[in-house]
Amino acid sequence: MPQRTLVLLKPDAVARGLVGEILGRIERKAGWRLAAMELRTLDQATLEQHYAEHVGKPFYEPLMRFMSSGPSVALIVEGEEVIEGVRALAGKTNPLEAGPGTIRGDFATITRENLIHASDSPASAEREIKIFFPAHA
Ligand code: FUP
Repeated sequence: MPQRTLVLLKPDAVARGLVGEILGRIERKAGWRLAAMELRTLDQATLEQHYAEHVGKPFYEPLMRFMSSGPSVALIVEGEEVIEGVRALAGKTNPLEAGPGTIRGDFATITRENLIHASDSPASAEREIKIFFPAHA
């Protein structure tokens, strides 16, 4: 069963010129395809919905500032096992724990600036696609 997942290439990925590198890794996986893609600076309302589960945590405010600090690339990626698959390409949240060969393991150093977001379950994917691409929900 093909799945869809919501992926964000965060402001650090755009600022550091890593969009092509990261997109290339996603595109080269057999059977996956880009279903939507847009460069945009994420506004407060969008980020509040996206990170609702983290409200009140110590990292929430700095995370919101970072995520709105410049343009991100928002994507829907479609294909077999794409939800778990993009998470595996991304690596663990803390780049120091992310294995070599993963996006975060290869290119990131600190947890806040970890380059990529990818939905963590079918329910999250559905919720997040509605937030970022209501026309595709
Ligand atoms: P992930 O599912 O890997 O994106 O991670 P989480 O949903 O747990 O966290 C979302 C984002 O919050 C992370 F990508 C970065 C930020 N974060 C911090 O800045 N500090 C933390 O201790 C945990 C998360």
